[in-house]
Amino acid sequence: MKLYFANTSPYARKARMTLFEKGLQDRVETIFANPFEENPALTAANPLGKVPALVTEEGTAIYDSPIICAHLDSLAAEPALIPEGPARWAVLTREALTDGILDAAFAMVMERRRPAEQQSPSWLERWTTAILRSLDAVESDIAGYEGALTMAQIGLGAALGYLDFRLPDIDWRAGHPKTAAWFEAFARRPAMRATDPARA
Ligand SMILES: N[C@@H](CCC(=O)N[C@@H](CS)C(=O)NCC(=O)O)C(=O)O
Repeated sequence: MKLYFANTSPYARKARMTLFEKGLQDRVETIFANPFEENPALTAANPLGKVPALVTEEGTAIYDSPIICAHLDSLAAEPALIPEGPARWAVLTREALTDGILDAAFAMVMERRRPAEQQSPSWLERWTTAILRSLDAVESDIAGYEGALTMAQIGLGAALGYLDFRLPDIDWRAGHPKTAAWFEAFARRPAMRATDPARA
């Protein structure tokens, strides 16, 4: 398999953490790809030109991060990151919430890279509000991110790590003490340390 990734991409971090947690690193060739540069190999794998993108041993392209992670989860039984039964939908919905936090955060980072006079204060405010409202939901549901490792936890770890890395001014820990305590413990996992964008 081949995984196109960028060290600073939180979506790619989800895929890299999943590889690590599933013990599948030896089965994958990780290929650095800057999505903002011309890259025919990346766009052949993902016409959207985004990372992560996975190409399986059979040559099938798989994207985006939730689908890649679900595929990787299917390749080895343990740990089961997406449970069967009713818990499946709860885990996938929590992962979707963390992906949505990432979407809002990534949009903010891109917006702030535009010339100041072209930036939209109303969009920046809307994305900030969405991030903080979503973290309120995580805070009141923190038990849903405890226990055996799931894609919800990997998604939350990637999202909070990205807020620290790119948007520290949001100060997400204020008003979210349970989430902050959760992240302090989760960030010690070897998979989190091995994929820390600040160490890249
Ligand atoms: N929904 C996608 C988002 C992937 C994504 O937006 N990746 C960013 C890097 S962090 C990217 O490649 N952006 C390039 C672009 O937007 O053209 C996923 O979960 O994989």
